[in-house]
Amino acid sequence: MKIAIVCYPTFGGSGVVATELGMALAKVGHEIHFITYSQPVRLALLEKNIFYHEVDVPEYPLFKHQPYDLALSSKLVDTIKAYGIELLHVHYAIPHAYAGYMAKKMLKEEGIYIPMITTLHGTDITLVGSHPFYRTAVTFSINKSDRVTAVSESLKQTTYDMFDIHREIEVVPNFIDVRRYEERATEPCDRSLMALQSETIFTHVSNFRAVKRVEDVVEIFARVNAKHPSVLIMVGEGPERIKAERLAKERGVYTKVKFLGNSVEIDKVLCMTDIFLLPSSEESFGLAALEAMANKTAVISSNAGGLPEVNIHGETGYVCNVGDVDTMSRFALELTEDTDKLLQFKKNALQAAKRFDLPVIVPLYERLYESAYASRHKNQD
Ligand code: GMT
Repeated sequence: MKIAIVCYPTFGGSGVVATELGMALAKVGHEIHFITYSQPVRLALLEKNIFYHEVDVPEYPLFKHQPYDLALSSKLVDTIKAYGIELLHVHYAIPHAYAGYMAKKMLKEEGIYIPMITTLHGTDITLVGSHPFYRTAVTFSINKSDRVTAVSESLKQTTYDMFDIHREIEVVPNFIDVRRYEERATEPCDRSLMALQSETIFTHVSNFRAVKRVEDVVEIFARVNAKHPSVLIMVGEGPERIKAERLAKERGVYTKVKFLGNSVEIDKVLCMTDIFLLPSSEESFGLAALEAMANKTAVISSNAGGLPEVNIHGETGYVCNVGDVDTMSRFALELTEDTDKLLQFKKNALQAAKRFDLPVIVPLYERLYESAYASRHKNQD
Protein backbone atom coordinates (compact mmCIF):
# COMPACT_ATOMS: atom_id res chain seq x y z
CA MET A 1 0.00 0.00 0.00
CA LYS A 2 1.15 3.60 -0.62
CA ILE A 3 0.95 5.40 2.72
CA ALA A 4 1.61 9.03 3.70
CA ILE A 5 2.80 9.56 7.28
CA VAL A 6 2.59 12.97 8.94
CA CYS A 7 4.41 13.50 12.26
CA TYR A 8 6.60 15.87 14.25
CA PRO A 9 10.16 15.26 13.10
CA THR A 10 12.00 16.37 16.24
CA PHE A 11 13.10 14.39 19.31
CA GLY A 12 9.93 13.15 20.99
CA GLY A 13 7.96 9.98 21.32
CA SER A 14 5.29 10.56 18.70
CA GLY A 15 7.85 11.30 15.96
CA VAL A 16 9.94 8.30 16.98
CA VAL A 17 6.94 5.94 16.85
CA ALA A 18 5.82 7.34 13.47
CA THR A 19 9.31 7.05 12.00
CA GLU A 20 9.94 3.52 13.29
CA LEU A 21 6.49 2.48 12.06
CA GLY A 22 7.14 3.90 8.57
CA MET A 23 10.52 2.19 8.36
CA ALA A 24 9.05 -1.14 9.51
CA LEU A 25 6.23 -0.87 6.95
CA ALA A 26 8.71 -0.02 4.18
CA LYS A 27 10.69 -3.16 5.02
CA VAL A 28 7.64 -5.35 4.41
CA GLY A 29 6.98 -3.73 1.03
CA HIS A 30 4.71 -0.72 1.64
CA GLU A 31 5.66 2.55 -0.04
CA ILE A 32 6.03 5.15 2.71
CA HIS A 33 5.94 8.92 2.21
CA PHE A 34 6.94 11.03 5.21
CA ILE A 35 5.47 14.52 4.99
CA THR A 36 6.99 16.76 7.66
CA TYR A 37 8.65 20.16 8.11
CA SER A 38 12.14 18.65 8.46
CA GLN A 39 13.72 15.24 8.22
CA PRO A 40 12.60 13.06 11.17
CA VAL A 41 15.60 12.46 13.45
CA ARG A 42 15.46 8.69 13.28
CA LEU A 43 14.68 8.46 9.56
CA ALA A 44 17.16 6.71 7.29
CA LEU A 45 16.34 8.28 3.91
CA LEU A 46 18.36 6.06 1.66
CA GLU A 47 16.23 2.99 2.18
CA LYS A 48 14.01 1.13 -0.22
CA ASN A 49 10.36 2.32 -0.29
CA ILE A 50 11.07 5.47 1.77
CA PHE A 51 10.24 8.93 0.45
CA TYR A 52 10.51 12.26 2.22
CA HIS A 53 8.60 15.45 1.32
CA GLU A 54 9.39 18.64 3.19
CA VAL A 55 6.63 21.09 4.10
CA ASP A 56 7.86 24.62 3.63
CA VAL A 57 6.01 27.59 5.12
CA PRO A 58 7.03 30.81 3.34
CA GLU A 59 7.42 33.85 5.58
CA TYR A 60 5.31 36.91 4.88
CA PRO A 61 5.43 40.15 6.90
CA LEU A 62 1.65 40.23 7.32
CA PHE A 63 1.61 36.94 9.20
CA LYS A 64 2.13 37.00 12.93
CA HIS A 65 1.99 33.18 12.88
CA GLN A 66 2.98 31.15 9.83
CA PRO A 67 0.00 29.09 8.54
CA TYR A 68 1.63 25.65 8.85
CA ASP A 69 -1.61 23.66 8.64
CA LEU A 70 -2.46 25.40 5.36
CA ALA A 71 0.95 24.58 3.88
CA LEU A 72 0.67 21.00 5.18
CA SER A 73 -2.77 20.37 3.68
CA SER A 74 -1.60 21.76 0.31
CA LYS A 75 1.49 19.57 0.41
CA LEU A 76 -0.63 16.55 1.30
CA VAL A 77 -2.96 17.06 -1.65
CA ASP A 78 -0.09 17.60 -4.11
CA THR A 79 1.92 14.61 -2.86
CA ILE A 80 -1.06 12.25 -2.64
CA LYS A 81 -2.00 13.08 -6.24
CA ALA A 82 1.55 12.97 -7.60
CA TYR A 83 2.39 9.57 -6.08
CA GLY A 84 -1.04 7.93 -6.08
CA ILE A 85 -0.99 7.56 -2.30
CA GLU A 86 -3.82 5.42 -0.95
CA LEU A 87 -3.94 6.17 2.77
CA LEU A 88 -2.97 8.92 5.19
CA HIS A 89 -1.75 8.24 8.74
CA VAL A 90 -1.36 11.33 10.92
CA HIS A 91 0.44 11.21 14.26
CA TYR A 92 -0.51 13.79 16.91
CA ALA A 93 -3.91 15.39 16.50
CA ILE A 94 -2.72 19.00 16.40
CA PRO A 95 -2.70 20.28 13.71
CA HIS A 96 -2.13 17.12 11.69
CA ALA A 97 -5.63 15.61 11.91
CA TYR A 98 -7.12 19.00 11.08
CA ALA A 99 -4.84 19.53 8.06
CA GLY A 100 -5.42 15.93 7.00
CA TYR A 101 -9.18 16.40 7.04
CA MET A 102 -8.87 19.49 4.83
CA ALA A 103 -6.68 17.54 2.40
CA LYS A 104 -9.27 14.75 2.30
CA LYS A 105 -12.03 17.22 1.46
CA MET A 106 -9.99 18.86 -1.31
CA LEU A 107 -9.14 15.47 -2.81
CA LYS A 108 -12.75 14.36 -2.68
CA GLU A 109 -13.62 17.31 -4.94
CA GLU A 110 -11.43 15.60 -7.54
CA GLY A 111 -12.94 12.16 -6.98
CA ILE A 112 -10.02 10.87 -4.87
CA TYR A 113 -11.01 9.09 -1.65
CA ILE A 114 -8.27 8.94 0.97
CA PRO A 115 -8.91 7.29 4.34
CA MET A 116 -7.24 9.02 7.29
CA ILE A 117 -5.98 7.27 10.44
CA THR A 118 -5.29 9.54 13.40
CA THR A 119 -3.02 8.32 16.20
CA LEU A 120 -3.34 10.15 19.50
CA HIS A 121 -0.07 10.24 21.42
CA GLY A 122 -0.80 12.00 24.69
CA THR A 123 -0.04 15.67 25.06
CA ASP A 124 -2.16 16.35 21.95
CA ILE A 125 -5.07 15.31 24.19
CA THR A 126 -4.05 15.91 27.79
CA LEU A 127 -2.10 19.18 27.56
CA VAL A 128 -2.50 21.00 24.26
CA GLY A 129 -5.65 19.56 22.72
CA SER A 130 -7.86 20.19 25.71
CA HIS A 131 -7.00 23.90 25.74
CA PRO A 132 -10.24 25.84 25.10
CA PHE A 133 -8.65 27.52 22.05
CA TYR A 134 -8.08 24.15 20.35
CA ARG A 135 -10.74 21.84 21.78
CA THR A 136 -13.43 22.46 19.12
CA ALA A 137 -11.13 21.77 16.16
CA VAL A 138 -9.47 18.78 17.88
CA THR A 139 -12.85 17.20 18.70
CA PHE A 140 -14.01 17.77 15.13
CA SER A 141 -10.94 16.26 13.49
CA ILE A 142 -10.92 13.20 15.77
CA ASN A 143 -14.59 12.57 15.01
CA LYS A 144 -13.96 13.01 11.27
CA SER A 145 -10.99 10.60 11.08
CA ASP A 146 -11.72 7.25 9.43
CA ARG A 147 -9.93 5.36 12.22
CA VAL A 148 -8.58 6.66 15.52
CA THR A 149 -5.96 4.96 17.64
CA ALA A 150 -4.59 5.78 21.09
CA VAL A 151 -1.29 4.48 22.42
CA SER A 152 -2.73 3.08 25.68
CA GLU A 153 -6.00 2.13 27.35
CA SER A 154 -5.43 5.05 29.67
CA LEU A 155 -5.18 7.57 26.81
CA LYS A 156 -8.27 6.09 25.14
CA GLN A 157 -10.27 6.60 28.33
CA THR A 158 -8.87 10.09 28.90
CA THR A 159 -9.87 11.06 25.36
CA TYR A 160 -13.44 9.90 25.95
CA ASP A 161 -13.49 11.71 29.31
CA MET A 162 -12.13 15.02 28.01
CA PHE A 163 -13.75 15.31 24.56
CA ASP A 164 -17.14 14.69 23.05
CA ILE A 165 -16.04 11.74 20.92
CA HIS A 166 -18.71 9.57 19.35
CA ARG A 167 -16.61 7.04 17.56
CA GLU A 168 -14.49 3.97 18.31
CA ILE A 169 -10.91 4.52 19.49
CA GLU A 170 -8.65 1.49 19.11
CA VAL A 171 -5.60 0.94 21.30
CA VAL A 172 -2.37 0.31 19.42
CA PRO A 173 0.49 0.62 21.88
CA ASN A 174 4.00 1.92 21.22
CA PHE A 175 6.45 -0.74 20.10
CA ILE A 176 10.15 -1.60 19.95
CA ASP A 177 12.14 -3.99 17.80
CA VAL A 178 13.35 -6.51 20.39
CA ARG A 179 15.52 -8.29 17.81
CA ARG A 180 17.59 -5.14 17.41
CA TYR A 181 18.35 -5.11 21.15
CA GLU A 182 19.12 -8.82 21.23
CA GLU A 183 21.56 -8.50 18.32
CA ARG A 184 23.37 -5.74 20.17
CA ALA A 185 23.53 -7.75 23.37
CA THR A 186 26.78 -9.31 22.13
CA GLU A 187 28.46 -5.87 21.97
CA PRO A 188 30.51 -4.97 25.04
CA CYS A 189 28.75 -2.61 27.41
CA ASP A 190 31.48 -0.59 29.06
CA ARG A 191 30.11 0.66 32.40
CA SER A 192 33.54 1.94 33.40
CA LEU A 193 33.02 4.85 30.96
CA MET A 194 30.47 6.29 33.36
CA ALA A 195 30.80 4.75 36.80
CA LEU A 196 32.96 2.85 39.24
CA GLN A 197 32.41 -0.89 39.58
CA SER A 198 30.63 -0.41 42.91
CA GLU A 199 28.26 2.35 41.74
CA THR A 200 24.69 1.84 40.56
CA ILE A 201 23.83 3.63 37.30
CA PHE A 202 20.53 5.53 37.15
CA THR A 203 19.26 7.06 33.90
CA HIS A 204 16.52 9.44 32.82
CA VAL A 205 15.68 10.21 29.18
CA SER A 206 13.17 12.89 28.18
CA ASN A 207 12.57 16.26 26.59
CA PHE A 208 12.87 17.91 30.03
CA ARG A 209 9.39 19.42 29.97
CA ALA A 210 7.55 20.17 33.20
CA VAL A 211 5.48 16.95 32.92
CA LYS A 212 8.68 14.90 33.24
CA ARG A 213 9.35 16.16 36.78
CA VAL A 214 13.12 16.11 36.31
CA GLU A 215 13.68 17.62 39.75
CA ASP A 216 12.11 14.48 41.26
CA VAL A 217 14.68 12.48 39.30
CA VAL A 218 17.56 14.45 40.82
CA GLU A 219 16.02 14.34 44.31
CA ILE A 220 15.53 10.56 44.23
CA PHE A 221 19.09 10.15 43.02
CA ALA A 222 20.53 12.46 45.69
CA ARG A 223 18.78 10.49 48.45
CA VAL A 224 20.02 7.13 47.15
CA ASN A 225 23.53 8.40 46.49
CA ALA A 226 23.81 9.60 50.11
CA LYS A 227 23.59 5.95 51.21
CA HIS A 228 24.85 4.04 48.20
CA PRO A 229 27.34 5.73 45.82
CA SER A 230 25.75 5.96 42.37
CA VAL A 231 25.76 7.86 39.09
CA LEU A 232 22.86 9.54 37.28
CA ILE A 233 22.86 9.98 33.49
CA MET A 234 20.41 12.60 32.20
CA VAL A 235 19.74 12.38 28.46
CA GLY A 236 17.77 15.06 26.60
CA GLU A 237 17.24 18.79 26.38
CA GLY A 238 14.39 21.05 27.41
CA PRO A 239 13.21 23.95 29.52
CA GLU A 240 13.47 22.20 32.90
CA ARG A 241 17.09 21.13 32.51
CA ILE A 242 18.31 24.29 34.22
CA LYS A 243 16.22 23.46 37.31
CA ALA A 244 17.59 19.93 37.40
CA GLU A 245 21.15 21.24 37.21
CA ARG A 246 20.46 23.77 39.96
CA LEU A 247 19.04 21.11 42.25
CA ALA A 248 21.98 18.80 41.56
CA LYS A 249 24.30 21.62 42.72
CA GLU A 250 22.20 22.39 45.80
CA ARG A 251 22.10 18.70 46.80
CA GLY A 252 25.88 18.37 46.31
CA VAL A 253 25.65 15.72 43.57
CA TYR A 254 26.50 17.85 40.53
CA THR A 255 29.62 15.90 39.59
CA LYS A 256 27.73 12.63 39.85
CA VAL A 257 24.98 13.71 37.45
CA LYS A 258 26.03 13.59 33.80
CA PHE A 259 23.90 15.80 31.55
CA LEU A 260 24.46 14.44 28.04
CA GLY A 261 21.96 16.59 26.09
CA ASN A 262 20.27 15.13 23.01
CA SER A 263 22.46 12.07 22.63
CA VAL A 264 22.31 9.76 19.62
CA GLU A 265 23.82 7.06 21.86
CA ILE A 266 20.78 6.39 24.02
CA ASP A 267 21.03 2.62 23.61
CA LYS A 268 24.68 2.66 24.71
CA VAL A 269 23.62 4.57 27.82
CA LEU A 270 20.67 2.27 28.51
CA CYS A 271 22.80 -0.83 28.09
CA MET A 272 24.90 0.21 31.09
CA THR A 273 21.91 1.42 33.13
CA ASP A 274 20.61 -0.41 36.21
CA ILE A 275 17.57 1.68 37.07
CA PHE A 276 15.57 3.99 34.81
CA LEU A 277 13.64 6.82 36.50
CA LEU A 278 10.44 8.22 34.97
CA PRO A 279 8.40 10.11 37.60
CA SER A 280 6.22 12.00 35.04
CA SER A 281 3.01 13.76 36.01
CA GLU A 282 1.55 12.71 32.63
CA GLU A 283 2.66 9.93 30.34
CA SER A 284 0.25 8.39 27.88
CA PHE A 285 2.48 5.35 27.35
CA GLY A 286 6.13 5.96 28.22
CA LEU A 287 8.14 4.87 25.20
CA ALA A 288 11.33 5.86 27.02
CA ALA A 289 10.51 3.33 29.77
CA LEU A 290 9.81 0.62 27.19
CA GLU A 291 13.15 1.29 25.45
CA ALA A 292 14.86 1.07 28.83
CA MET A 293 13.13 -2.24 29.59
CA ALA A 294 14.18 -3.68 26.23
CA ASN A 295 17.71 -2.84 27.36
CA LYS A 296 17.18 -4.92 30.53
CA THR A 297 16.74 -1.98 32.85
CA ALA A 298 14.54 -1.92 35.95
CA VAL A 299 12.13 1.03 35.97
CA ILE A 300 10.92 3.19 38.83
CA SER A 301 8.09 5.28 37.48
CA SER A 302 5.02 7.19 38.51
CA ASN A 303 1.54 5.76 37.94
CA ALA A 304 0.62 8.51 35.49
CA GLY A 305 -1.43 7.65 32.38
CA GLY A 306 -0.37 4.45 30.65
CA LEU A 307 2.81 3.82 32.67
CA PRO A 308 1.24 1.00 34.76
CA GLU A 309 0.40 -0.74 31.45
CA VAL A 310 4.12 -0.81 30.64
CA ASN A 311 6.02 -1.02 33.94
CA ILE A 312 4.76 -3.88 36.12
CA HIS A 313 4.90 -3.07 39.82
CA GLY A 314 7.06 -5.53 41.77
CA GLU A 315 8.15 -7.35 38.62
CA THR A 316 9.92 -4.99 36.19
CA GLY A 317 10.32 -2.18 38.72
CA TYR A 318 8.04 -0.09 40.88
CA VAL A 319 5.09 2.18 40.15
CA CYS A 320 4.40 4.99 42.65
CA ASN A 321 2.07 7.95 42.99
CA VAL A 322 3.08 11.08 41.09
CA GLY A 323 5.32 13.23 43.31
CA ASP A 324 5.85 10.54 45.95
CA VAL A 325 9.60 10.99 46.02
CA ASP A 326 9.87 9.28 49.44
CA THR A 327 8.50 5.98 48.15
CA MET A 328 10.40 6.18 44.87
CA SER A 329 13.67 6.80 46.75
CA ARG A 330 12.94 3.93 49.16
CA PHE A 331 12.35 1.52 46.27
CA ALA A 332 15.43 2.80 44.44
CA LEU A 333 17.59 2.25 47.49
CA GLU A 334 16.11 -1.20 48.04
CA LEU A 335 17.10 -2.22 44.50
CA THR A 336 20.63 -0.83 44.80
CA GLU A 337 21.11 -2.88 47.96
CA ASP A 338 19.44 -6.08 46.78
CA THR A 339 21.47 -7.03 43.71
CA ASP A 340 19.64 -10.35 43.23
CA LYS A 341 16.31 -8.57 43.03
CA LEU A 342 17.74 -5.92 40.72
CA LEU A 343 19.06 -8.63 38.41
CA GLN A 344 15.71 -10.41 38.42
CA PHE A 345 13.83 -7.17 37.64
CA LYS A 346 16.23 -6.44 34.78
CA LYS A 347 15.54 -9.87 33.27
CA ASN A 348 11.78 -9.47 33.79
CA ALA A 349 11.94 -6.06 32.11
CA LEU A 350 13.11 -7.55 28.83
CA GLN A 351 10.44 -10.27 28.98
CA ALA A 352 7.72 -7.70 29.66
CA ALA A 353 9.00 -5.47 26.84
CA LYS A 354 8.36 -8.33 24.42
CA ARG A 355 4.60 -7.70 24.76
CA PHE A 356 5.27 -4.61 22.66
CA ASP A 357 7.55 -6.19 20.09
CA LEU A 358 7.40 -4.86 16.53
CA PRO A 359 6.05 -8.10 14.96
CA VAL A 360 3.17 -8.03 17.48
CA ILE A 361 2.18 -4.36 17.08
CA VAL A 362 2.91 -3.31 13.48
CA PRO A 363 0.40 -5.81 11.98
CA LEU A 364 -2.29 -4.15 14.11
CA TYR A 365 -1.73 -0.97 12.10
CA GLU A 366 -1.67 -2.90 8.83
CA ARG A 367 -5.04 -4.49 9.62
CA LEU A 368 -6.44 -1.08 10.43
CA TYR A 369 -5.15 0.32 7.12
CA GLU A 370 -6.73 -2.54 5.19
CA SER A 371 -10.14 -2.07 6.78
CA ALA A 372 -10.04 1.73 6.40
CA TYR A 373 -9.04 1.40 2.76
CA ALA A 374 -11.76 -1.16 2.07
CA SER A 375 -14.44 1.20 3.38
CA ARG A 376 -12.95 4.45 2.04
CA HIS A 377 -15.99 5.33 -0.09
CA LYS A 378 -18.35 5.07 2.89
CA ASN A 379 -16.57 7.49 5.22
CA GLN A 380 -16.31 10.63 3.15
CA ASP A 381 -18.65 13.03 4.88
O1 GMT B 1 6.86 12.71 26.08
C1 GMT B 1 6.77 13.70 25.37
O2 GMT B 1 6.63 14.82 25.82
C2 GMT B 1 6.82 13.55 23.87
C3 GMT B 1 5.51 13.07 23.41
C4 GMT B 1 5.36 13.25 21.95
O3 GMT B 1 4.24 13.42 21.56
O4 GMT B 1 6.30 13.24 21.16
O5 GMT B 1 5.38 11.71 23.80
C5 GMT B 1 4.09 11.18 23.91
O6 GMT B 1 3.99 10.17 22.91
C6 GMT B 1 4.81 9.02 23.11
C7 GMT B 1 4.64 8.11 21.91
O7 GMT B 1 3.34 7.68 21.76
C8 GMT B 1 4.43 8.34 24.44
O8 GMT B 1 5.24 7.20 24.64
C9 GMT B 1 4.65 9.35 25.57
O9 GMT B 1 4.23 8.76 26.78
C10 GMT B 1 3.84 10.61 25.31
N1 GMT B 1 4.17 11.63 26.31
C11 GMT B 1 3.26 12.09 27.20
O10 GMT B 1 2.12 11.68 27.27
C12 GMT B 1 3.76 13.13 28.14
